[in-house]
Amino acid sequence: MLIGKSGKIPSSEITPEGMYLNRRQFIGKSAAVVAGASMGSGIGGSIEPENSQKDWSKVRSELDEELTPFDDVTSYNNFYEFGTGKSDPVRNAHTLRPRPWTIEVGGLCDNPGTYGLEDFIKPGNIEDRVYRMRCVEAWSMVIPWQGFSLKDVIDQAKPSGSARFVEFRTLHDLEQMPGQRYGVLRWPYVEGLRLDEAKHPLTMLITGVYGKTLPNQNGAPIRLIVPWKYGFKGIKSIVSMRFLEEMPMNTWKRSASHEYGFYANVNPDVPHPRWSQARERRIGEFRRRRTLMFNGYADEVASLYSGMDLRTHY
Ligand SMILES: Nc1nc2c(c(=O)[nH]1)N[C@H]1C(S)=C(S)[C@@H](COP(=O)(O)O)O[C@H]1N2
Ligand SMILES: [Mo]
Repeated sequence: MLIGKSGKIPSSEITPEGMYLNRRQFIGKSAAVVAGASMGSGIGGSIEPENSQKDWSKVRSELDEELTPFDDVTSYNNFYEFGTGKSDPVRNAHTLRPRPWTIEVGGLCDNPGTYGLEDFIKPGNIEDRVYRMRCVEAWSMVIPWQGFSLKDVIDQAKPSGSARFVEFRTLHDLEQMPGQRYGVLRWPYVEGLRLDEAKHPLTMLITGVYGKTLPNQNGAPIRLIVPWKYGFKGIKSIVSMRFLEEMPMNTWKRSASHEYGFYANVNPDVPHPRWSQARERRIGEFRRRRTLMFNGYADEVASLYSGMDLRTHY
């Protein structure tokens, strides 16, 4: 088993030397990959991204869209573990303790392991990505995230030939996440991706926003972002990742499968049963704008779904 340094690791599971080297190779390799794909990092030499010197007021996305202000990104949230209202997470998420933190990687793979956050948040390992996000409730934001491609972790884990899906789980802890005392959703929160979606270079594990350590209400210390899918696929405060042969049951599909599917691709042509998905309200704007197919990422991701009926696989 591959062990990170943080967290409560039983002494019987102290990392064997060879495994430790393996983990260092993972970090070295992903750093190289990320440097090649970087859109310009403001991280400098600091381990945590909060020391970024970037002037965010000058940054616009590659689509020339205004960034959603930091205060909106961090105070208008969905995080049902802290309440169902948009302003509940910022008020209540102080009970979450995001450090130390471990993430288990397992299931159908040759190289399972437990990672500490410090295995991921290293100089050169974190890059900036400005992504549009759109909630299934028809509001949207443009957010400068910091993180790294999920593919780096998947390649290190070496999924077996039979693995076709990845399942993610959020922390399940009634002390740290008081909303889990209520049966509004089945806990822990679960999400999943097809393996090819998970390995797509746009799919990111996120550890920071606006050059700052990810706030608790945004899913500290590590969360998923899949920019061409509805926001609910972006599972927060992840503690485990498992490779599976069968499609996992994700939380929102379990709660209302006629309203929320597994794929959850942003699609203006497929309405939610109770409202249209053709338009969206960009937080901070008054007039609604048209929603773009795959949230504007069609050139990059449409080929993943060629031959699939996206009305059936919503
Ligand atoms: N664990 C967990 N992850 C979650 C949610 C949640 O309730 N619990 N809400 C999802 C939904 S519906 C959205 S729109 C996004 C919101 O992310 P943000 O608050 O950072 O904008 O988080 C997603 N991830
Ligand atoms: Mo959402």
